[in-house]
Amino acid sequence: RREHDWLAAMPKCELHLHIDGSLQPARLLELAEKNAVAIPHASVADIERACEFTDLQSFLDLYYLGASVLRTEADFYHLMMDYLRMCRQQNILHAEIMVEPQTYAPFGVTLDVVMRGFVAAIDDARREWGQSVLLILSFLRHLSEDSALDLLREAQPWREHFVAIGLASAERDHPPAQFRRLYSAARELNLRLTAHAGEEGPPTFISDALDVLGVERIDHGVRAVEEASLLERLRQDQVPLTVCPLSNVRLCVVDTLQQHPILDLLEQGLCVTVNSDDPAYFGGYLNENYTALRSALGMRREQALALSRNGFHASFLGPDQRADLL
Ligand code: ES4
Ligand code: ZN
Repeated sequence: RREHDWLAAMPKCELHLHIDGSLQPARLLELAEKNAVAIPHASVADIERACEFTDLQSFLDLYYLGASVLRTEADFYHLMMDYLRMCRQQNILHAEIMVEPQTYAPFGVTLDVVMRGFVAAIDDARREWGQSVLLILSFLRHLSEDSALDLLREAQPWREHFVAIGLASAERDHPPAQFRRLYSAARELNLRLTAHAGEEGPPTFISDALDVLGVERIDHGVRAVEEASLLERLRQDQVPLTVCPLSNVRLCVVDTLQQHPILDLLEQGLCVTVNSDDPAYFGGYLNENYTALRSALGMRREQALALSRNGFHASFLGPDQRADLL
């Protein structure tokens, strides 16, 4: 109990959060009704039952269905504001949030509608309680590189609101090398670079994200444990991994949290961080991820502090912004 209170009060940093993954089931149903979007779920209990995932794709099917109920600027404002209120509640001083505009395009929702809603919520949270937020423009790898390049171009009027680009969605059949031109174009625009790799994909996807895309940080990266030479490289170069423990359990990347390698990686000297990924679908926000590590793996206070410190260190904040926070 004391331990729990202490973890809840610890200043935290979230580096791996898909904003659509923070859409609560009750909100999802409410918006489906308001926007007259037909969905095959009638109640919160129905949606919770649908949260028994067997792999990444089984989750993505529900995740994209959920995101399809978001249509208006106000919908995007409230989605962002609900999550930012949770940041205040959980002492998440800084959040780097992935925005995935390609998700809404099939429903005629424009980038301007999405960004006007998100930016208004972020402005309010910054003004009301000093919330620190950076946005990551995240591309869907099951779509083409040309579609990603079109969006990168379309996003130019919103350039100042993004610190980085990311790459998410179905990893297995969509290796990093398919997005080389996208990452080189983003680098030209002085955007920072991250990508999902080594969640369901093999360790070579992690090295390719580093070598072919030139990413500075790896989202997930847990399958690096299968390749000793890669682990050594990640340790040597202190490449941050944005690890998502509850996500990995729910998507069967690991069998149980007891078998999760995050604390071993920390003890080996890798720059690992704790993150929530899609908290509305995976059973918890950042506090729940930290407390689960304590109960399942016996995480000690100094380990929790090191994980949190790694988060701030691995963020895309500039040195001055970081100093202002801490
Ligand atoms: C995701 Cl857990 C995960 N992996 C890859 N892409 C994603 N998008 C939302 N959650
Ligand atoms: Zn993710």
